[in-house]
Amino acid sequence: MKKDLLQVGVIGAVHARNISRTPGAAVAAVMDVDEARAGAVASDCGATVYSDAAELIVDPAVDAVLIASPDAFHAEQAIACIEAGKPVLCEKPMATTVADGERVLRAELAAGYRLAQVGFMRVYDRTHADLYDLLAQGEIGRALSFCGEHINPWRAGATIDRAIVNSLIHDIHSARWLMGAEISQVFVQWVPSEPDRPRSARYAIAHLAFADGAIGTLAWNGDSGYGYEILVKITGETGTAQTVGHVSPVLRQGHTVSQDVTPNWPQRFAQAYIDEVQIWVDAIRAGEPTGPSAWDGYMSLVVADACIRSVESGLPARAIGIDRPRLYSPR
Ligand code: ISE
Repeated sequence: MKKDLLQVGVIGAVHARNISRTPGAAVAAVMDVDEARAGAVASDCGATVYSDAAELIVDPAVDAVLIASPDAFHAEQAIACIEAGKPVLCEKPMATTVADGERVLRAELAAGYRLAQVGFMRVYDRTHADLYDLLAQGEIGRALSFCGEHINPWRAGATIDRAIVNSLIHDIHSARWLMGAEISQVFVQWVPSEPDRPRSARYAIAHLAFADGAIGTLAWNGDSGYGYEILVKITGETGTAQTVGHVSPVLRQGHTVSQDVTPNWPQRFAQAYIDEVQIWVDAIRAGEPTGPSAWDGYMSLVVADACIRSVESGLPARAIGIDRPRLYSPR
């Protein structure tokens, strides 16, 4: 692969570094509204800085695109890539509304084959992938419940809407993926971070009902005070299975037992991001992406939309989406 388009921020810079070290790929094009930031990343990768994403996407020299722009730009840019016939790895969320998510889906359905992958990188995290394998092998029988915890260090100004669409979107995907079932109904409760801003978010819990009868909870913490953790525990008919929160050594000294906690998501998922890009590059060189699809991106938005309707009504809300197109049927 000769060229990739990147829009850089933190995650853009992480992906640029990873692609530049990925056999079979090179970062040749970087775009960001912050030209200085784009220039810094471009000089590290030997890439050219562009000022217009749409111009780059149609450039015949660009083979594939990684979108790491602000969430509001994802849908339009992903559609432009699909319509240009370019494989695209779009950072989550795929869109910020269900309607825009459906537009991306219909663009790919019109193309008639998979071009899009969504950046749900936990699929490539070792402890999550091992948990998936254990469930797929039936080690704990039928899964009865999914309990997820998404613990962020302080995020200034988070609203409950942004917490759902930008952050909890990962946990919604993880729940669908690991449980192997769609989420049919949600009920959201939250604690505001500022009493005079009712839609501000300090802590939230989304209660889940799955279409197969299982249940679950997604807990979101906007200011852990100690670091970043992602935890999953699944209860089955014959046992429970849970991810390993941290792999750092446990230190015992001075009457204390302690373990380092990663400061934030770039550190916690550093290897997952490397593997995500390598597997993506290999897959699209071989034909088509194999990771989380536009359908996964769309269905995560369907559930996020139900969460926001629950926030607005104070009641449980049903997930409302289109039927699964054949292009996304399990193989
Ligand atoms: C961020 O965009 C991510 O993708 C992280 O994985 C997530 O933990 C964080 O809350 C998001 O803001």
